[in-house]
Amino acid sequence: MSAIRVPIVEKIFDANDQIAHQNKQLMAQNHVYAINIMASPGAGKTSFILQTIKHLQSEFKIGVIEGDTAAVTIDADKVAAAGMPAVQINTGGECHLDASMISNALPQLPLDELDLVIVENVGNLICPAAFDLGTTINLLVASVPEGDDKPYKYPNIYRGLNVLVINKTDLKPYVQFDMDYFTRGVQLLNPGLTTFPVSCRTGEGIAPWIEWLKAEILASRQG
Ligand SMILES: Nc1nc2c(ncn2[C@@H]2O[C@H](COP(=O)(O)OP(=O)(O)O)[C@@H](O)[C@H]2O)c(=O)[nH]1
Ligand SMILES: [Mg+2]
Repeated sequence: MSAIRVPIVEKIFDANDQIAHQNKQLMAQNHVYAINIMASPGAGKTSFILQTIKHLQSEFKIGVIEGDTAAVTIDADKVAAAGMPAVQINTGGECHLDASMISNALPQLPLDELDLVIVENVGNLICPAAFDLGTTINLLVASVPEGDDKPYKYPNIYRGLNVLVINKTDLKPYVQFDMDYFTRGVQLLNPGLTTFPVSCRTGEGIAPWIEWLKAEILASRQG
């Protein structure tokens, strides 16, 4: 039986990759830089998106796609309250976003007017790692209270990253978190990974991320 299952799974990933490629082309045509933000529930994805919007909105036009497993618009409402166009995707219980969901959401954003699209994936460290969305980069928001062993327990998501954010650094004095042990785990999986320790609560560490992202957006227009 397993011989039948494997080709079916491969077909699902092939189909996803084709649509992801189309998403990438559509965003490139519109000169849009796109970020797929992944994390566990509560790591700080929405807080990180709101910090990024706050620091970039005077220079760049930003749209947001909010993935949720249920029809709650809590995160999309927060983004809309910050004045950004936001599209809500209800995955109907699915544990991840896939490329076709993004393909359906993109026409609902004014792509030709936007510089940056930020996608908040479903809170999960396993399923989102398997589905390319066609974004420019994949970013993980890890957080201090989740523990320093997460790269060892969830290696796949770390392997596919372009950027790692370590959030809630303000909680380091209160939580056992060995930064060296965590970093060694990350380096084994993804050597040289671009990493930003931040606190979305205090704003500490956000400035280097904003500088990096600005430079990336501008460089992508030249490329
Ligand atoms: N102490 C602290 N709390 C934070 C930080 N970032 C987010 N939070 C809190 O963590 C909780 C979950 O944040 P949220 O952005 O909704 O996480 P998401 O589920 O990944 O989107 C909220 O209560 C936030 O206020 C941080 O840097 N430090
Ligand atoms: Mg959220």
